[in-house]
Amino acid sequence: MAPGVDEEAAAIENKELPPSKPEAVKKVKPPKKDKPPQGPGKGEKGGAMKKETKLGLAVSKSEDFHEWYRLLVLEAELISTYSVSGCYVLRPWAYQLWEAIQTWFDGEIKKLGVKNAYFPMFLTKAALEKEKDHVEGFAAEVAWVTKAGSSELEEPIAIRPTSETIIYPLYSQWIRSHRDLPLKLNQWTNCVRWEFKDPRPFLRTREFLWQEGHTAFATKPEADREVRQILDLYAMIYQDLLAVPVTKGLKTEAEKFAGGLYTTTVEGFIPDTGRGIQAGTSHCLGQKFSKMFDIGFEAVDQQRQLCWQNSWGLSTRSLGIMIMVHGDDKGLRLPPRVAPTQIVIINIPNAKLSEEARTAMASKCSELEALLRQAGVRAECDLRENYSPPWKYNHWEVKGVPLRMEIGPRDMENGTVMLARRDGKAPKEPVKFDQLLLRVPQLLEEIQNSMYTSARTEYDSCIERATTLDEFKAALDRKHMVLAPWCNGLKQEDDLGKATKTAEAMGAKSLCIPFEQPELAEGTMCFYTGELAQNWTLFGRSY
Ligand code: 87F
Repeated sequence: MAPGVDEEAAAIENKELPPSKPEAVKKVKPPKKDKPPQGPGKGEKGGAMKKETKLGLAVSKSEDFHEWYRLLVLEAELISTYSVSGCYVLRPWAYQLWEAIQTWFDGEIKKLGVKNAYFPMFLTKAALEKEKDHVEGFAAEVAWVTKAGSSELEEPIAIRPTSETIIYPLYSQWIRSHRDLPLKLNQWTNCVRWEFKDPRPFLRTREFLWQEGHTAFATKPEADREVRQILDLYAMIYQDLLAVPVTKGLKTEAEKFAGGLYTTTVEGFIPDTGRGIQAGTSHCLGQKFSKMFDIGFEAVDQQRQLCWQNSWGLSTRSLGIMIMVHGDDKGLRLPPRVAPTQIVIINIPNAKLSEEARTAMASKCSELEALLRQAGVRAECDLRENYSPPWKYNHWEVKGVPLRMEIGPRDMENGTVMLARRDGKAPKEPVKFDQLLLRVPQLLEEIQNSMYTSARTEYDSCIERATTLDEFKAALDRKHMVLAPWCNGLKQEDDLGKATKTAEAMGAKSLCIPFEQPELAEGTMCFYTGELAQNWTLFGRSY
């Protein structure tokens, strides 16, 4: 039997094989508007079908990772493709995940005194170019509006790729005295960067959603402190909500945001591709922007001083990382803390069941749904009669719902349900109706923890230490990250990239200088230059 099918339930309750397509049990076609998800194995329009398998995804994660990912995001109903290349529709299943991140992070930054605001998405050419250093490397990605209707605009208007140059002229007006500080604003917006590399849902899209925080302080220590507070929150989004391990660290000079003083980052890793991925950045901008935009204040001693500024951002890329890390051959796997539906309740009527017993079973499902919801569990019944139970199991497994509750005729008699974990880490478990409010939250917590623990174990097993270039290259070939003693040379990092580039694979870059450093014995040499090493740096091929 194909993976993703509950063999037992199929055999016992239904005495039938799982259908490969939504099955019209009652021969009722679902209404057009409410079209059932496509049969597994088909992508959206134009999607090539690799091969016909009955359930789960048509391609396995290890066989063809990119095709697996492409199919997964469509079949889990996370995204739809769109007519503008590089843009995707975030369907409710994806948007609710973003909202979970949003709700949590928004609450946390408000505790730090950050307020939300909204700045326009358009900026003039003059505004964009005000801070040359910062735009230089990015100019090619800026999208411009040049026309309104059929008439050319007098001056083209840029669409925000980030909002430093939109926000800071206003900070210059708003901040006058030390009493106006700190100023801490955040905005939740879309953002446009016209990339030409292969687009990939969530990871590289021309429009994406993010939050960007922009703060101004009177002193550097205050700014430094906030940089780390925000970075900690980013790490918590990944580790505590998305169950995705990251490394916190400092970007090297080569990799930091050129417009700022220093950049801190959380770095994720996709084991299947062996690539590191920048997962969120918290920058200390120093006084570079305040100089440029004249953001100053009158200090207590009445002297005019420049502000110390930070900016920080985290985007919907976070969802792509989570999907890639946790997804499997059956589809998506969602960590319970962010899953829009944490438990799906499925009735298993069989053909012999009386109408009365059928109704009682469905009512029981609704009753348990209400009970769980009252207790704060995101429960949802799937009582649709035009799909068979195995089809439903597969559907919710593809969508990654962490727990499934099954209720069949025998369960109704016994006053029990069966609980099945999406992660397959334990056999199905019978639970009494009156134990559900205890057991379901426990199981959700267990799943959350177990997802993080396995992902962390894998992440850690993908970090190797190297003290020579040969060891370094060998580790990269094994699709691993490399922790190596490094001289911190700017140009040397560029050289290293070239030295590790092969016909098949891109060169390695530094991911970060981890804040948690192994001991560096005095006199340790840089693995690449043989100069004195400054610290252990984490390297890898990366997105
Ligand atoms: C693309 C086009 C123009 C990144 C860009 O990381 C400008 C830029 O400044 C650009 N891509 N960046 C760096 C963004 C820095 C910073 N902004 C606030 C963040 C977090 C949020």
